[in-house]
This record gives sequence, structure tokens and C-alpha cells, in this order.
Amino acid sequence: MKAAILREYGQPLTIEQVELDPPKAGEVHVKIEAAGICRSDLHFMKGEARINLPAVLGHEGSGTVMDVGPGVTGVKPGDHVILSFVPYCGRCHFCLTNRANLCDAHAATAGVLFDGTTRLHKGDQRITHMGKVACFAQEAVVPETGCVPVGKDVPWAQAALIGCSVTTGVGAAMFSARIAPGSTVAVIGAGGVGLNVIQGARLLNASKIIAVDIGEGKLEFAMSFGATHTVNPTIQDPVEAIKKITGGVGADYTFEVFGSPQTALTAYNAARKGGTVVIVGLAPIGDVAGFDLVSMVRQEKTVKGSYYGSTRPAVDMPTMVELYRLGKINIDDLVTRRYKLEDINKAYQDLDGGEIGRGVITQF
Ligand code: COD
Ligand code: ZN
Repeated sequence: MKAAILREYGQPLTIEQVELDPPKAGEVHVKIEAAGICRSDLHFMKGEARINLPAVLGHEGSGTVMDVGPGVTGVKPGDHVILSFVPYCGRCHFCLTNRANLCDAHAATAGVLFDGTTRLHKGDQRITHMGKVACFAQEAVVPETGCVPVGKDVPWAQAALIGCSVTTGVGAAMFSARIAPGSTVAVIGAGGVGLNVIQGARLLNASKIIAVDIGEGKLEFAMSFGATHTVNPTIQDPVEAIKKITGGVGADYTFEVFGSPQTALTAYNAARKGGTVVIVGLAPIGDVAGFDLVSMVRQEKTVKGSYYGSTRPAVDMPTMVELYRLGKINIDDLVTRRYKLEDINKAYQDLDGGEIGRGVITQF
């Protein structure tokens, strides 16, 4: 089958024919129908995050079940599924304490399936599966717990986005921050994930929702997802601007949704006394942010990380689907560009070049 392969950091992906072995026990063979263009894959392409190479990237996907390995009971051929990039073992400390997004067994087997091997290879050369999803390909073999069944009424691209940006963003607002009604929110970075934090804040009845982005087009687009105010840090100091909009105090909740020490510091400094700072973006490995320790103590600021929106994908993705059906979250307008798998490098150039919304591969 055809797949886009990352062979070297800093180099374009190459479209190649590779082999995909059949699913083993507890695994599912999926035909990929849609795959989202997320910045996290770009972090790997640039070498800002590390993965064993060669690798098939792509962690935001949806598809049709083709066949299942022994013991699989949750899905059957023909089912539509959203792929989760944190499948869970169901037995570790985190799975058993309602935090399956932090599953230990998944973390211990990064880039391979739960049994420690790959189904992807080219002859003798093993190929890494990003997030146990690897959906920049015509097909994938994924763990059963990485498949979330979805109704056939949900379009493929929209289902794919629930696999990462929607769940990561809306989840950050809903589960990581638990935004209280009437509170003020600032979101630093209004890309594919940030827009979902913004619409999550709207869903939770935040009062002021301030979108911060260096792209004017991004800011305008953010208004249609629920932002009430916009700030462009290339034009004004973002911390001062957020304070001004919030009556001089700062926002109750701030979200960092780009991934850099500088934007993390903006999020910290723009949070009010007693406020909560949620870090969603993954900065390049090794980067550190220095927060002022005195204000952290005296002002009781909370800084917390948010991975996959602190969701339990198996139960929270169906909630996202339901909110989409009800029109409470807008995924239709997030899908702004469609690509063929062959054009994946162009899709990433567009993402890096600041195009608004989300690109999705829909032709394989
Ligand atoms: N100030 C404000 N905004 C900025 C700045 C800045 N200095 N620099 C860039 N931005 C904006 C960009 O203009 C862009 O609009 C936005 O930040 C980033 O958006 P995208 O669309 O490029 O990126 P996303 O939304 O696809 O991904 C952002 C994440 C931070 C979520 C992603 O990169 C990431 O690190 N994810 C890790 C967390 C995680 O759970 N990963 C697993 C799968 S996502
Ligand atoms: Zn993603």
C-alpha cells in the first residue's frame, strides 16, 4: 500500500509503497478515509520532536474497518471509526484512575504496537507507527482501543478532526481547565487546535474569549468560532492587551496552544491572580520556560499541562460527536483545505505558511 514516509528530519515526506502485515490479536485493520494536517506531525518532520525513523506520521484520522484480529469484539468490518493516538491498556495505574490519556503501556511502546513490534515495513526495514495510528497511508493496523466507533452520518474529515484537534482543544477547555461559566479566557495560538479551545470556551459560557495570534486572518477566523476579542502580538504587547480587556486583572484561564517558551510565558503573565494556565502546545524538546516564582506563590497561579485535552478518548470522543451533531461545536467550517496524499508536503507548507483552519487529506 501507499504511505508518506519520514526518512530524515528536515526532509520532505516521500510517497512509497510499503507492506502492512495483518492485524494480530486485539488489533484492527483500517482503510484510511481522512487524515488531518496537524502541527504535531510537523514537529517530527522538523526534528523538534523525535521518533524512530523511518516513520509513517499522521495521528488525526478516520476510516473504515476492513478486518479484525483475534479477540476483537468492539468493532467489525464495515464500521466507521475515529482513530485515537492514545489507545489504552485498561490495566495500568492511569487507565484505572480515569486518566486513560496517560496510559503507561502506550507511553512505553511509542511508535510500535502494544506487543512492541510494527506491522509496517518495507522488506526487512521496520517502519514506525506514529501514535499507533500512522494514518498518512492508505491503510493502518491499530489497537482495538485506538478505534472509536462513529455513526455513518458523520463526514470523514469531521470524524478525523475529532481524532485530534477537536478533542485536544475542546477537551482542554472542558476537562483540563473546567472553565466556569462567566469566566474570562485567553487563547495564545488560534490554529487548528486553538480554535477548538476557543469554541470549547464558548460552549462552556465563558464571558470574554480573547484570541491571540500573529496572523490577522487567523484572528478574524477565530471570531467566527466564538472569540470576542483579538490580539496580535506583532502589533501590541499581548499581556498588556489581555489585561486591558479584562479590566486590568488578566484572564481567569489562559491557554498556550502553539508550543514555545515565549508563548507559555505570555500565557502565564496574562493569567489573573488565582488563575489557571493550561499548556497544550508541545515546545521543541529541551526548551524550558521560566515563570516568576514569587507571583506563582503569592497569586496562587496554577500551571497545568493538557495532553489530548485530558480526555478519555473512548468515552469523550462520542461526546464530541454528539456536540457536533447538536451544532454546539463547529467542525464543518474548520475543514478549509482538502488534499491528496501525494500533496502532503504542500499541505504542510500551507500549515507552516499560516493558512487558516485545518487541512485534511481525503484522497489516498
Ligand atoms: N503568538 C501567538 N500565536 C502564535 C505565535 C505567537 N508568538 N506563533 C505562532 N502562533 C500561532 C500560529 O500563527 C498558528 O495560528 C498557531 O499559533 C498554531 O496553530 P497551528 O494550526 O499551526 O497548529 P495546531 O493547532 O495544529 O497545533 C498546535 C499544537 C500546539 C496543539 C501542536 O503543535 C502541539 O504541540 N501539540 C502537542 C500536544 C498534543 O497533545 N499533541 C498530540 C497530538 S496534537
Ligand atoms: Zn494533532
